Amino acid sequence: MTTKTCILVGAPVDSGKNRRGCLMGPDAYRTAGLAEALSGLGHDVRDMGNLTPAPAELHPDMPGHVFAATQTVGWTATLMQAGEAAMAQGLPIFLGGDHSLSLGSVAGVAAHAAATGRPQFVLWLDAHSDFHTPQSTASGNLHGTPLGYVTGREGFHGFPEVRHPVAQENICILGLRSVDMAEREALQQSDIRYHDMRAIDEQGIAAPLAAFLDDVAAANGALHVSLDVDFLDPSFAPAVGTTVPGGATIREAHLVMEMISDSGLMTSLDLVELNPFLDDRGRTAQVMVDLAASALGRRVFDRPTRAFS
Ligand code: 4U7
Ligand code: MN
Ligand code: MN
Ligand code: MN
Repeated sequence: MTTKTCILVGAPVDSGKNRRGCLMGPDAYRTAGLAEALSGLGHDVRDMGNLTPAPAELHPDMPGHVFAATQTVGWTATLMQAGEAAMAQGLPIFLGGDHSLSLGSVAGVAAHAAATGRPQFVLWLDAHSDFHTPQSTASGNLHGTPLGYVTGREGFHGFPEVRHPVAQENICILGLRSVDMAEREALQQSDIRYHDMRAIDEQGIAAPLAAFLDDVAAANGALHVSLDVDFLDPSFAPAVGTTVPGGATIREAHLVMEMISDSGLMTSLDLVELNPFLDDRGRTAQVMVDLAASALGRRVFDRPTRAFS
C-alpha cells in the first residue's frame, strides 16, 4: 500500500456516557505503540497530542435526561474543526475517547469531502447502531447518537449545524447485536445498510464488506472507518463499558481491516470506546493497535491488490 501521512488526533472524550475511563484511551494507544507500529510500516506519523473541548452552553431544548450534553457540544465543535483541518494534511486517526467523539470527527471529515467534491462514506464497526437522537435515547448517553447526528437527524439542540450530512445509503454497519427498539424502527426506515452478527454468522463478513467497498470505489468516495471496541468479542477485548457477548472474532476483525487496506480507500479512522481502566494488562489497547496496523498495510505475506471495481 502507498505511504500515508497519519495524523494522530488525541480525543480524550469521556462525556458520552456515565462510566468514566475513556479519557485514558489516547495515552493507552500511545503506550501500546501505535505510532511505532505505523511508522514501522513506512508511514509518516504525526501526533498532534490531545485536544480539549471548546467552551459551550446548554440549549434549553436539550432533554434533561441527556448526560453531559454541554461538554459533548464543546467536543463536537472542536473535533469538527480539527477533523476537517487534519484531512487536508493526511489520514487522521482519532484516538478516543468514547464514541460521542464521532459526532465531531465524522462531521469534520465529511465537510472536507464536500469541499473536495467527493461523497463521504462511513463504515461503522459496532455492536450498536448509535442512531439515537437526544429525544430517543433512553439512557441519555450521547455515545449512542453519532450516526443520528451525522446523518442530519433532528433534535441535536445546541450542537453545531451539520452542514454536510452523510447520505444514509453511504453508511454500512457491521457487527450489530444490541439495537434499541426506537433505533430499530428508525434504522429499518432508513437507507443505511446494516449486517447483524446473525447475518455475519450465515454469510461471513467478507461479502457485505466487499460489496460496500466496491460502491465506495465506484463513487470515488472518501471512506471513514469507525471502530468501536465493542465490535469485538469481549473475550479478547474486555476494556469497554458496553460489553455484548457474541462479537466479531479476532480473525473477522483483522480480515475487515486487511480488506480495507487492500482497497486503498480509507481516508480517516476512529478508534473509540477503549476504557483502559477496565483493561487486562493492556491487551485490548494492543488489539486495537494491531487492527489499526492491519488497516494500514500490516501483512504476513503481500497479496496482489484486490480489484475493487
Ligand atoms: B456505543 C444503548 F441502550 N443503545 O443508547 C444506549 F443499549 O458507542 C447503547 O456503541 C449505546 O458503545 C452504545 O445507551 C453506544 C443501550
Ligand atoms: Mn458500541
Ligand atoms: Mn458505538
Ligand atoms: Mn460502548
